[in-house]
Amino acid sequence: MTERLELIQGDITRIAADAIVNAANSGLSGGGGVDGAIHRAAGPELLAECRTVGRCPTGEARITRGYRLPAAHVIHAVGPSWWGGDRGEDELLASCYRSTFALMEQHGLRTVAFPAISTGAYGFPIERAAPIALREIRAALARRPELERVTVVLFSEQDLKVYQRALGA
Ligand code: AR6
Repeated sequence: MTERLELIQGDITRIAADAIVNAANSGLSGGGGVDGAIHRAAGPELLAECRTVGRCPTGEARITRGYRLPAAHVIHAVGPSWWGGDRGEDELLASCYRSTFALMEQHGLRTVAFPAISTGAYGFPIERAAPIALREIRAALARRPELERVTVVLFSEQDLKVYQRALGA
């Protein structure tokens, strides 16, 4: 299973995969962080398609095409804002990963790249988010032999180290 999971440092907009995951907001209206980078790289057609999709509740995900991205699709997952940890944040974050894998199964997708959902503007501590993300990714890899590769793309070296430690733990 370990060979099918990779942790890298980089820019997710450069990844060629069946899908990259966007850390989106409920309005699917674009924004800053990785969302802004994905929309800039994909071009305006991505926002136009998002407008036809409508809203996406926290903890769920929606799929669009990737347009000018090297990735064929974008899966827009809406992570929770951090309110201190007692408002269901862990479960909502886990649900983003599960919803993404459910969409991949429905659409027959085999490779995906995730950013560290919720750990930027939404303030979820990455030390707490990393084990949740890795647990859900490992569960999906164990259940679904058709998944060829799951890449987690960390923007900073520091974030990569947090994930590497969590993977080893
Ligand atoms: N590639 C990979 N990771 C990135 C990139 C990139 N190009 N750019 C940033 N990150 P954030 P959130 C990392 O804030 O916390 C938006 O405005 C970043 O360092 O993008 O889920 C949306 O519209 C961090 O580790 O997403 C929402 O309103 C991680 O991506 C809100 O922000 C997530 O940070 C979502 O906040």
